[in-house]
Amino acid sequence: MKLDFEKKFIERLSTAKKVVFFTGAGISAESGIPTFRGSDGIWNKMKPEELASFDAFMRNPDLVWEWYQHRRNIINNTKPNAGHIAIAELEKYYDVTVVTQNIDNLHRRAGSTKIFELHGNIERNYCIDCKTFYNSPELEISSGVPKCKKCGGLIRPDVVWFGEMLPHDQYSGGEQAAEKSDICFVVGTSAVVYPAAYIPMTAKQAGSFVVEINIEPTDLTRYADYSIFGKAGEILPEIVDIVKQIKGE
Ligand code: BJW
Ligand code: ZN
Repeated sequence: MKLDFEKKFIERLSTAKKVVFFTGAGISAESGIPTFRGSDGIWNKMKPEELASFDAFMRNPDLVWEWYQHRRNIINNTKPNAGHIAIAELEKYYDVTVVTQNIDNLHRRAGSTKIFELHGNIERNYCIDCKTFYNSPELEISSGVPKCKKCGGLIRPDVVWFGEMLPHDQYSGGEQAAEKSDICFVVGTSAVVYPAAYIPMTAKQAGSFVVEINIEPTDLTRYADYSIFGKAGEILPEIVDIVKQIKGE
């Protein structure tokens, strides 16, 4: 499929220097990782709010731990898709910053180098009592929630649940990159979870050109300067092709 991109978008691609990719679960969908919401979201039966909170963890730590363990297995058995790879490739042409809500490491594995992780990382875990950190491979043999070797406390994934603060350095790094960006791509996110969803709005207010890539319209569509509807793994490689043409390759 060859897309006919709008002229104003092509113009921005020719003059842009700093580019931000604000990404969500949809970019990893084509790697086989289920999204949270949207028509394809397989956690549809269970609201993320019912599992992704500290209260849910304290009510049923084994259930929440098993959910993360299940997702770790999916992530460990998959690889970055054409969308992640296209974003990494664009570093040849632009100063690219990835600001992701995903915890799956696929941007890093694809080769992106400047990444802000707003909602943590599934590879890291910590004891809720003494805050000792553990990497996931050290914990994989256990069934049910593991306990801290030092104090016996429950170990949780180092991710951001509802009602919890985002890591300040990651959010402020993402916010600054958005403010300085010439183009802000918003890829595969329903843009309903805050404060993350302020990132593209911050970019827009600072004069960036906001381009949404999603299989369906979202809460952000009316703010976007340009919306491209389709799969990220198909559209992003086409954007790389156009950029190569613009740069005379
Ligand atoms: C494709 C595709 C393909 C499919 N190609 N596209 C302001 C207003 C209202 C509420 C709040 C507010 N400020 C704060 C809140 C409360 C709350 C919140 O936002 N609630 C709303 C949901 C109502 N926010 C918080 O609690 C945050 N913390 C906070 O505010 O702290 C301050 C505070 C502290 C103490 C007291 C009070 C305040 C924390 C939010 C943490 C979110 N955590 C999760 C779990 C992370 C760990 C994990 O992964 O398990 O983050 S929830 C889940 O949602 C996860 C995601 O990162 C996040 C966003 O989801 P995402 O990525 O957008 O995925 P989907 O599934 O929603 O969308 C996928 C999209 O892809 C769809 O659009 C598809 O169409 C598309 N798609 N295939 C392109 N191939
Ligand atoms: Zn401990």
